[in-house]
Amino acid sequence: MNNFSKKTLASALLTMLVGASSSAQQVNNDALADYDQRKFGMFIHWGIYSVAGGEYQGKTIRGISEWLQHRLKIPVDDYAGLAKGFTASQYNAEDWAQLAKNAGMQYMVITAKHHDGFAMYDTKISDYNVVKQTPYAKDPMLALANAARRRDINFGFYYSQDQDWADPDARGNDWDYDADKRQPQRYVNAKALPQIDELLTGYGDLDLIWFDTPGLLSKQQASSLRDRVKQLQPQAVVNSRIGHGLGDFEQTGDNAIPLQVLANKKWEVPATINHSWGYKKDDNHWRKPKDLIAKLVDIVSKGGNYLLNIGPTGEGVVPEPSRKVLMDIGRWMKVNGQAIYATAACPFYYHNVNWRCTTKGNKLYLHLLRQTTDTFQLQGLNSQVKAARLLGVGKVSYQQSGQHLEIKLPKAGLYDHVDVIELTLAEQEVQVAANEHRTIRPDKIDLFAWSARFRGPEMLFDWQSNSVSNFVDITKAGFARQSANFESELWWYPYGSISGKYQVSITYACQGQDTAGTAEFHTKFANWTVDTAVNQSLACNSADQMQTVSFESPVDIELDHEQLVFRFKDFGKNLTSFKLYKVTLTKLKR
Ligand code: JFZ
Repeated sequence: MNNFSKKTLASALLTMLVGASSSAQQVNNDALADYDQRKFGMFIHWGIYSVAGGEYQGKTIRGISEWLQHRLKIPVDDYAGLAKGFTASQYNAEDWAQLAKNAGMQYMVITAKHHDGFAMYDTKISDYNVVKQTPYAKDPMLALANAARRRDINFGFYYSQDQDWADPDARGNDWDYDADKRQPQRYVNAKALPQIDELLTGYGDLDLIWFDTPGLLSKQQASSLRDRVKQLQPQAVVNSRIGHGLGDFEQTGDNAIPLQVLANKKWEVPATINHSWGYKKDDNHWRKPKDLIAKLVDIVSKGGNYLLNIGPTGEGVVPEPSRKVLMDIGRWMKVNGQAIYATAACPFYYHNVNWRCTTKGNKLYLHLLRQTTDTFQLQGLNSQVKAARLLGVGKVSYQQSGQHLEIKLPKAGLYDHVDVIELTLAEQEVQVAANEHRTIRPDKIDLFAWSARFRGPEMLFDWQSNSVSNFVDITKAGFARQSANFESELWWYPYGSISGKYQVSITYACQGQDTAGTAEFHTKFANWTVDTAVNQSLACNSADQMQTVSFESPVDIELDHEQLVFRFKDFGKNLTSFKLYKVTLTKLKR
């Protein structure tokens, strides 16, 4: 994928500890608090790449569709031809905003200009825009901004400030232009700053500006963009992908959820429902509503926001599968949104993946992700419970003795969705026993398959077995699937908190006499280079009986390791029946 240096949460948090960024004083705390309370937003990737849908002159690209021009090194003059197919004939701003509303989304971010440099609004700075080049010939943005605001949905623009493949002075296009001759300052002055001004002055009050992929721009250049936002629209918050630690809030990588509660700084997970951001014809790996609801709950319970993407077509049609998923999430939000919006992170340590929690004043919400019995047990609660109810259902009975709480649920068995218990507490704020308080246990860390980011669209999580399966060998002849541009890997994000020497063990099931193959566990730096790797051959004993096997060699995890990765290095015959439940890291005494 992109080889820009990734400014991620961990390094940003480290910067914060070392010294506050110069712009910290300019953070509008009310605006940031408002952004925080909204929790769930709609991301929209829409551009002339949506017309191609990942296909160009008979070629289908791998990976995300908005990168089409870059992948195929299409000259700007040819790529501009896609604009002729951008009819937006079905585009209906009210419908998109209503879809966001129905899904329970409370903010919206749309691509005003993506890396291709094509402006999706009426810009006076360059003719390379939706009004001048497309048969639609109108500016779609004001109608959307207004439709969103009418529904109390915050509105903001995505603007690719650093990459602009249509500008010789910006980063990214080395097939049309000579990279040695580029002068970023000229691009900033002539295009980026004036376009940011247009966006900040022509579309009413904006709630945020979402910059993306810093790289070439200096701290001073990035600051000039940020200053413009703060001068013209002081209430608009800015994301961390502006670079140089200048954001008001942080971004994780797509679908990358921290292992634990991070409450030092506000953060957001941008994510897709399938794999691509821009519309892509052959990307049909639609995630299930329950998976997305569980991700939303997981993120919010740890202090984050979730920005979930749709990729409309060049006609302006939102793909039906994503529409359906959003409607499903919306039905859940109608009942359970009160346990999401304006809540604070969970004060408990998570022992497993069966539940998450959020709090709001004297309410404690227990989100049951995976509940197989008709009682729910909670340890370490020091607050007195006054009432308990299952949202959407009604009162449930409970027993509290000391720090132990037992709740009787109206049904047993695996739920289709996430069910939420609301506890009303006697105290104004939840009290939790010290040993249950929200940190990763430094001595023993469970990396559950459920909470990993999957790098490999074929991989499947199954709630029944609580494990992930369908590891595939994409290097094998005949498996050159267009969509499978990643290895089958599970990635976890410790975000800087767990350095030390650990024994690695994994809990899995696998059928047959043969081995599953050689599994590998490795650590990566922010720039995605592998640091330390250990591997272990894994035997297959049973299809359903989980077994735990320890790796022979320990692994050293350092503070600047940002990703922990599980994958297969060599594929055995029985990899197809392999199910991973978790990887456990046990700290070794020095
Ligand atoms: C960027 C874009 O390149 C992409 O096209 C899309 O717009 C997405 C929302 O943002 O892609 C990124 C940028 C950063 C990371 C991952 C994907 N990251 O830090 O892991």
